[in-house]
Amino acid sequence: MYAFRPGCHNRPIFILQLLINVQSADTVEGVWPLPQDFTSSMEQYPLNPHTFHFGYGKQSVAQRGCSVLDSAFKRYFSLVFPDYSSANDVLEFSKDKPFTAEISVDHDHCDDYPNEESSERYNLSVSERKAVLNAETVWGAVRGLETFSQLVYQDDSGSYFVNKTEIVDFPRFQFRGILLDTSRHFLPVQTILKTLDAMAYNKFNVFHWHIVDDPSFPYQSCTFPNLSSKGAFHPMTHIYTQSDVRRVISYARLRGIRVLPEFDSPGHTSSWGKGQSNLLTPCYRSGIPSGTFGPVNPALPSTYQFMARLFQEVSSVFPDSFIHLGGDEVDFSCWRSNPDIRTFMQKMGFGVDFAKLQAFYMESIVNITSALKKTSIVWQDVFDYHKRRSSLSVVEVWRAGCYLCEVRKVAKAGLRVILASPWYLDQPGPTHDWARYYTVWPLAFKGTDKQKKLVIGGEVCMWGEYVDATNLTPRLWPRASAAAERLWSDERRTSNVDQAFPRLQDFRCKLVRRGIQAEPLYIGHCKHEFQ
Ligand code: CP6
Repeated sequence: MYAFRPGCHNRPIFILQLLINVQSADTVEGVWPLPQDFTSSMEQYPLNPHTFHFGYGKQSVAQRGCSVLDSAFKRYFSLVFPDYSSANDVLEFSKDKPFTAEISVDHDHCDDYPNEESSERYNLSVSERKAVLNAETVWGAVRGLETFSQLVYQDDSGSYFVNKTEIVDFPRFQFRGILLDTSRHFLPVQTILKTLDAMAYNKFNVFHWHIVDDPSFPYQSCTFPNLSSKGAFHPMTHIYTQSDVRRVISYARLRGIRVLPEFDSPGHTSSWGKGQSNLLTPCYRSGIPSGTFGPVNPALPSTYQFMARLFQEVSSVFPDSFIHLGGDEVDFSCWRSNPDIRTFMQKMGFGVDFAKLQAFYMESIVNITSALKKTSIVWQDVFDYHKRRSSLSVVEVWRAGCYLCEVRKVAKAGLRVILASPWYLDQPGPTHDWARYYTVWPLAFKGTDKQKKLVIGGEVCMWGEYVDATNLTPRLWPRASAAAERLWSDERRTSNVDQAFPRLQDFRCKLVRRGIQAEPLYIGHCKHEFQ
């Protein structure tokens, strides 16, 4: 053992520190995000990969053949026993008594997609030779398996242990998202899948795919193939084919993660114009077209026909009932310069109020998607411009400044809110910025309980201007983990940065051990690093 190894650095003070560290990491305190309610003890049970198995409980509605749980059992076996490889399994014989992790669920959602109503609640009880995991849904069971995998630890000789534990756990917010921007830089499918793995380790449940924007249109549409063949950075290598998209959706599903696409318009659409003529507004200078283009042209009926066909396709490709319509940062100067737009505005009675034109456009797009049975999310700009707010459903607050003022306004109007403002991770921040992401109070506004319930969750935004596959992972993790705990755990138990720090350091080491290149928080080392 480390403490008795001869050598000049064998000072007793190290032994003490080591014991303290290991102990704090072995209990439920080592689970990130922190479970809602738990008791644990120092009573420890050995686990042996040769005698351990995951199984379905007798009373479970889902049984063998349930895709979500069968594949989760495989993944979590490797995560529970990171050193185990079946190659050296053949001649191993163990005298250890078996340890069974028995999983039961009340409903069979094995072939469904997770949605905004999916329960992620689970109960986990670890006792001698047995762990019992009960959940209402397979999604809750997946969350519980993640927790179980974080409870297992190794001693210095590599043996596995788990402590006696009781956990009752459920998320504080239903919507816990990460936005990836695949337009400013193309992200390979592998990079997206790896991020989905890390999201599952953090119990995030929504992948907001900001798939297209001004610089490139990498989504390969069946209905409008020119959008990507002309609008992507490269028509073959920098696109997401239908099969790529299906792969991402199915990989996410198995991890209880919803995939929510954003097709942002009428602004942020330069790349759309390359493959679709007459879609963008021609800008004018000194009374003649300048050759440049602005936002989507809201004055032409052909625009709405195009959008109806595009969203019809997108609605069938992405199974989630939510769809993000963008609507942010619309520059009115090009619309203002165009005489046809001004004529249209007169005809519609908008005068020279371009906010009314933007509201008219967004309402038409919202109607197109509600006819397709989708719930639309828009950025806060749309709420700010809109007079008839009842046509909107979910508003995402992104602007800095008094973001809780905006959350309050939206909730007062009776609409659902997603909070993104405090969790912009795309630009490297000051030291210890994880603590800023950790000390966010999404419900600290004046309002009724009913209004607070309208805050359905929050989102970490990783905009792509300065981020591609080379730096995404260390920029995202473990900083996004701070937001993950804020969105999952009880606020009263997780408000102290000093208490969170060693836990987050420990969790970051778990991420590194699992192959996620999460950046360090501060001075220190991980037991298993640089593998
Ligand atoms: N891209 C799009 C962006 C941003 C938005 N929409 C953005 C703007 C300002 C900041 C961060 C992100 N890069 N399409 C706004 C929602 Cl600080």
